[in-house]
Amino acid sequence: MRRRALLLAPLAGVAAPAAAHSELRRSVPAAGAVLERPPERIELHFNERVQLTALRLRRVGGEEVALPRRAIRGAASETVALPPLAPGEYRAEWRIISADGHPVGGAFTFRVEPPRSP
Ligand SMILES: [Cu+2]
Repeated sequence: MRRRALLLAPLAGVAAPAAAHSELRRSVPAAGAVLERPPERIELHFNERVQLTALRLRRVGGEEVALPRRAIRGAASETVALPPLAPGEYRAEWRIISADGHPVGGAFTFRVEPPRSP
């Protein structure tokens, strides 16, 4: 009985309510956005101060987009400049250390339309 309690103890810390984690409030481009021009940056807006530990951008069915290096800091918003993006569907994956110390991650996609002929 005692041994079992000891084994379960570490799990109790992991099972914190999801509401305690920091969350992404919005992004630019927004999730699911269809853009007529390639975005010049990605903005992530969280509900509180977090540490953005990773941001990866990949063209769906294609290559990863090289993003500028950033210092990891505590902030509620982060902006990352983008190189020129070719038309296509993109998936941005982010990871943070939540304000409560837990790692949290998420992803969203957006699409860059081909240029319209005048
Ligand atoms: Cu948490």
